[in-house]
Amino acid sequence: MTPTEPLVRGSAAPAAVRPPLPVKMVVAGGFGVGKTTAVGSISEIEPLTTEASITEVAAGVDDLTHTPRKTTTTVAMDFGCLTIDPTLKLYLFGTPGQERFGFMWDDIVEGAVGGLVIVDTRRLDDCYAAVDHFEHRDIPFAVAVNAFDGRVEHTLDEVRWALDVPDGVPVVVFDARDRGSVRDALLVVLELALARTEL
Ligand SMILES: Nc1nc2c(ncn2[C@@H]2O[C@H](COP(=O)(O)OP(=O)(O)OP(=O)(O)O)[C@@H](O)[C@H]2O)c(=O)[nH]1
Ligand SMILES: [Mg+2]
Repeated sequence: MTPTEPLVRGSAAPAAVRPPLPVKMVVAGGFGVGKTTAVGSISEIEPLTTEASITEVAAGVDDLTHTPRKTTTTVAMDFGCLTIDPTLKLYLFGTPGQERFGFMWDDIVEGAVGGLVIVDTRRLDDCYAAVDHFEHRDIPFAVAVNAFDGRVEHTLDEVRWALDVPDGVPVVVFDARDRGSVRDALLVVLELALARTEL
C-alpha cells in the first residue's frame, strides 16, 4: 500500500487520515547567524544536528567576534520538521555556514520549495552566498534578520538595499531562539512557495 492510498479499501479516506504533504524548506545564511538555533526552536522532533567543536584553527578562520559563546559549528546539516496543518508538513534543512562547506549546498537545496536566509546585520556580507544561491536556482526565499540581543544595526530597507533583493523578496525581523518568531518567518516563505507552486 502506498502512503497515499486510503486505509480502508473501497472507501474514500477522510482528509484527516491522509499523511500530510511533505514540503522541503531550507534554512540558510552565513556562519553563526542562528540557523541551527532556528531549526531547533521550531522543530517538533528532536532536531538532527551535525555540530562539531570549533577548534582553535577554525576559530582563526571563522569570525567569532559577534558570537563569542559559540563553541560548535554545523559540518553537514540540521534537520527538523514542523506540521503546519493536517495536510502539510515542513521538513527543514539547515545548511552549514562555513564557506568551505559550500559544495554541499546544491544537494541540501535540491527539491526545496523555498528558503529562509538568516542575516546578522553586523555582518551582512556573510549572507550574499545564500542569497545568490537561491536566486541562481530560482527558489523563492525570504530574508530573516536575526535580532541578536534584541537589536538590529540596520533598518529593513537598508538590509534590502545592501542585499540588492527585489521587492518580491520579503525581509523580516525575527529571533532564532523564539518558536513563534521562527514559525512566522517560515510561514512567510511558505506563502511565497504556495503562490509559486500552487501546492
Ligand atoms: N543573542 C542571541 N544569540 C543567538 C541568537 N541566535 C543564535 N544565537 C547564538 O548565536 C550562536 C550561533 O548560533 P547557531 O545556531 O549555531 O548558528 P549557525 O548559523 O547554525 O552557525 P553555523 O552552523 O556554524 O554556521 C550560538 O551561540 C547561539 O546561541 C539570537 O537571536 N540572539
Ligand atoms: Mg549551524
